[in-house]
Amino acid sequence: MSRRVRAYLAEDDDVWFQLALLAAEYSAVNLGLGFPDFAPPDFVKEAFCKALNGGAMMHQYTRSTGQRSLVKSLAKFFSRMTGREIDPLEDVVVTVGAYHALFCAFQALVDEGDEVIIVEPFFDCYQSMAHLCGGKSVNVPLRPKAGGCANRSGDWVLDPEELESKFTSRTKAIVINNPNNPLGKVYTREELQMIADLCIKYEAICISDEVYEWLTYDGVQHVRIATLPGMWERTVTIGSAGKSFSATGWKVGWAISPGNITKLLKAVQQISISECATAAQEAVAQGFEREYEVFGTPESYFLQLPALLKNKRDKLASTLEQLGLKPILPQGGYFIIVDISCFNVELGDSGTENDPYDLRFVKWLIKEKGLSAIPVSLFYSRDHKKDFDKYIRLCFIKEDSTLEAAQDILKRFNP
Ligand code: IK2
Repeated sequence: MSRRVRAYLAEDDDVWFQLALLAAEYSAVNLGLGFPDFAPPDFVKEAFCKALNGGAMMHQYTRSTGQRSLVKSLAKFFSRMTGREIDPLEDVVVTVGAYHALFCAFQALVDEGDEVIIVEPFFDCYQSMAHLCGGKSVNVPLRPKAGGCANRSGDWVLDPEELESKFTSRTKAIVINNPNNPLGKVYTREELQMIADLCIKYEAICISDEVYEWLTYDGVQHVRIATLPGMWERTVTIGSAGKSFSATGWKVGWAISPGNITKLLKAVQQISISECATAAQEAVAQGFEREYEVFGTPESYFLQLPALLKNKRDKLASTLEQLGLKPILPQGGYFIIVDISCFNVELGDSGTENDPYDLRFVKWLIKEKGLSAIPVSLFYSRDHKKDFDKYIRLCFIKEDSTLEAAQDILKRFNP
């Protein structure tokens, strides 16, 4: 076994998998994993069916770093979003979901001994991916700002001095997730400018995971860090068709960066998987063509989905508040995190004293109440887990019936 895989296995407790198994065993109402329990919009489903019936080549290998129709539609769409001419053949690489785009970015850019700054809470694969390349993860937390309100995701901020103290001559990259999973924070232009200034000063690359880019609420605007002056040259922006079109099982993602960086990601893409599924790429290409035409109008799925989700977010938040709980209202994404420290429950045999409290609580919640959630300590480094183990994450991109079933369970609680 390779040294790095051994290190990964020693570090990783496979909690996501364990919790998914437990939820299935107890037939729990699932607000755990982040995926919709409803189908993607008709126009992309129809595009997929059309691709499948579209002739022999739709079933064969395609251009390895991304089907031409898809890289063209992504370049066209994101040129409009960024006000910059994106070259479809040079600047875009298609991957097996955003997860694989992240993998390509880490493998292509991070070398033995390089440092990668990761903002906590983080989507947990960032850290494992940095370690798999021999890199070192350096964590910096978002914290409720002084005088701010811990119950609003926007009030969780980086301390600029603390962030700067993490940059060294060995810093290769910083990873940000905007909107953030699990917190739902959407960075302001000023916050992004502060990060951009440090990237430029310390010549670091920014890996910007923007899979929830369309999902912002209450008029909050999502700003792409690659659009700030001097940042296109040093940013890898990662997106997901799974999140954009509610089709997580299609596993189509992409990375967009200047050609000299994309070239490196393409090499890893080719070494690791060679090419992605042809028909799924074609369907996503048609999805973006359609969204390009209707962008900014009420027909746009990128407007309809956040409107639908805002309602779901508000209903769930209000149920939690009625119970006297303190949800952190997300500005973006499709998760809501809630403080569970006021629950006074006997957790029984739901783990050991060494396990973070939220993990034991979630196991108990699944077994005793039939509701599945995700412990927020999973999104923190080993050293910080115990400091952030009083929140659980609930996913609200679910049918109303699923959310109502979850709310019924919650209402039967007596915190
Ligand atoms: N980046 C982030 C921030 C993600 O949340 C995801 C999807 N994971 O969500 C599962 C969960 O948190 O419950 C990805 C990347 C990966 O996206 P894709 O499915 O396109 O590979």
